[in-house]
Amino acid sequence: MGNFRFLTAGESHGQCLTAIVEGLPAGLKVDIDRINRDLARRQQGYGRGGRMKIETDKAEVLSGIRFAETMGDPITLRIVNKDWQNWTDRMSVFGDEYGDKVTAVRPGHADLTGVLKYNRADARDILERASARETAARVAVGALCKEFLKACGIEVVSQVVKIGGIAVDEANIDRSLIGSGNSELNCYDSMAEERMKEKIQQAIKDGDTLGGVFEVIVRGAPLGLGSHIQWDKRLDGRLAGAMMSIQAIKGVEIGAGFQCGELPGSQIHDEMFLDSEKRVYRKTNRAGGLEGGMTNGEEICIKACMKPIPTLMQPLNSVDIGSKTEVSACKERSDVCAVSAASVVGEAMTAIVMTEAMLDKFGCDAMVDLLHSLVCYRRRVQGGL
Ligand code: EPS
Repeated sequence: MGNFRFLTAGESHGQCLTAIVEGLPAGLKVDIDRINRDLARRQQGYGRGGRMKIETDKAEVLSGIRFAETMGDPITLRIVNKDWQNWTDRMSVFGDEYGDKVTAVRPGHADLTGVLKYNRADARDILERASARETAARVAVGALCKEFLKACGIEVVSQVVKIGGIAVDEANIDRSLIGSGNSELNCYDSMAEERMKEKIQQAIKDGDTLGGVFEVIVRGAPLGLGSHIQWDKRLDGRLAGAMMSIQAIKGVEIGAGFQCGELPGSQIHDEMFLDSEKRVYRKTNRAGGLEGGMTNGEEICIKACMKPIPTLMQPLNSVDIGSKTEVSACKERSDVCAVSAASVVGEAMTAIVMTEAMLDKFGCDAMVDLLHSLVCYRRRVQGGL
């Protein structure tokens, strides 16, 4: 087991979401405003549903931090669901059963497999936890990890690159600005963003939903995180797994990704050169910052594809698990497009895996010791051949 671990708990319309985070060294300064800023960014986005008007997600810290500094203890984070007030009867912990059961399961959702596997008669027992509401807890954990990474000189940012088939033009994007803006869709090509919004508007009219693709970028990671020596130590595998664990993600690419299967080696691998101080540099980064399962010192670039949300206002054909008849799938208040929210969750999951990898390599009880080893290591590997 690595040095870092976390768990989340909580249902979408339950009292709150909770996370327990263990393994961050003592002496890390934490700014709660930065955690709450990421929670607010996750709530943003054109095409979000009515729930986001109810919630103003804020993290409370219940343990592990004293005078804005970690002590090395497990950190408990809590985000209250304001909407719980409207669900106390239907989500009662010990009260009598109340309200209609959800039985018209949605294609593409956890509903059907969940009720069969867990032997439940009400798909609410499944959808409450399967809901992407849980990602608020992950974003809070990720934001804590970002505080750790920032202290180590590492930054994690993201951008939306495609929604419903409308793609950004890479030529219009200044990559150094990614992470600095505050666009509604977290998109850095304003022309493409306008067309994405029109596409979302059309989906709202059609009672449909849209997916898309986002990119997460890690800047400043030292080379040599992860390892080639064992399958589960390869950092590309861990990053891809973490990204795939986000609700609705169906594909992940690192660097040139699937294009690697189309072009010859001469057009894929990043050639190496030496500067005047015998330091290695590359002119391209098609490997996406990872070679041999290890960071190579370049920016880490991961893309993830999100499927359209399965709750459609023009529902698809499905089955009713109660009456055992063919029906239209159930409708619940939901989002039409949540790709920009998913990009913030992608940052969080990436920050979590990068933190794990940093602690695997430099793991220490106190930040001061960790930063000392990091400085020595960076000096050795970046000093030139
Ligand atoms: C979400 C909260 C949910 C949904 C969405 C994400 O709130 P509610 O179900 O009350 O509208 O808006 O969840 C889903 C899309 C899903 O499939 O469950 C959130 O906080 O991000």
